[in-house]
Amino acid sequence: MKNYFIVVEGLDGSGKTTAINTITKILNNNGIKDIILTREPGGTPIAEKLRKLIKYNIKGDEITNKTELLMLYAARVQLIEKVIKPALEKGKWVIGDRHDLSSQAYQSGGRNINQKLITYLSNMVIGKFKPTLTLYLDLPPKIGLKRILSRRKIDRIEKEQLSFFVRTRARYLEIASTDSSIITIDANQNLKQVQHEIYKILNQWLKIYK
Ligand code: Z5A
Repeated sequence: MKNYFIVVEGLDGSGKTTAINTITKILNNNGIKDIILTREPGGTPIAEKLRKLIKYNIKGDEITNKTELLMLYAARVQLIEKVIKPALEKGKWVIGDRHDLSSQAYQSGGRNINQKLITYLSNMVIGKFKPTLTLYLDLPPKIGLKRILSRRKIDRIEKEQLSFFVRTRARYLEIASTDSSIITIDANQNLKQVQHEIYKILNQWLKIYK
């Protein structure tokens, strides 16, 4: 049996955590039990420390956009080399809560950092390594923010203006429209409908690729 790296992407509150639970169940039902879950930024002791630095301000020393970008890639490389690649080499499947596409969307789209710099950085540090399949949960930013506000405190990035998330979403959609390994799912449906769509897409995909 082949092993794969599946990533779930989307704006905050788009339902990634919920989708990952659904994907895990589908894989289990297909006899795939050896699954590693990752999240970005994070997933190793060093990457989790970087996650805290990325998500919360240090008083008097606000993070610049480029520092944020470099920390995201530092965390990503650490996770790929220490967790994702070794797991795949051992025949495990990996499901990622966010990966490189988040940086293309949030840092290029949201932050307006030059895409050439991000592409260069990505090529230099992670090279050709990419997910086998990405499910992008598409949702209007207002709805995602409403969902998370009803559940928890917001972090530094989530405090951005709505226009930041509008640009981030636009970049997600733009990239998804040019990359056949990214499947867009309408996340602005009730939970059952989203789960049903994930079932349909993943079962079909497994028939072809497993
Ligand atoms: N970031 C970045 O800028 N660049 C990068 O390269 C990377 C990340 C890797 C990570 O935040 C932050 O880092 C993120 C992007 C940035 N920040 N922003 N802004 P995080 O990991 O702490 O959180 P998150 O990934 O943004 O999202 P989340 O809060 O974990 O949300 P979620 O996993 O997408 O959603 P959920 O927990 O499954 O669902 C949220 C709620 O909605 C929950 O109560 C559900 O029951 C409910 N829900 C889910 N689906 C539905 C439907 N269909 N209908 C109604 N309600 C629903």
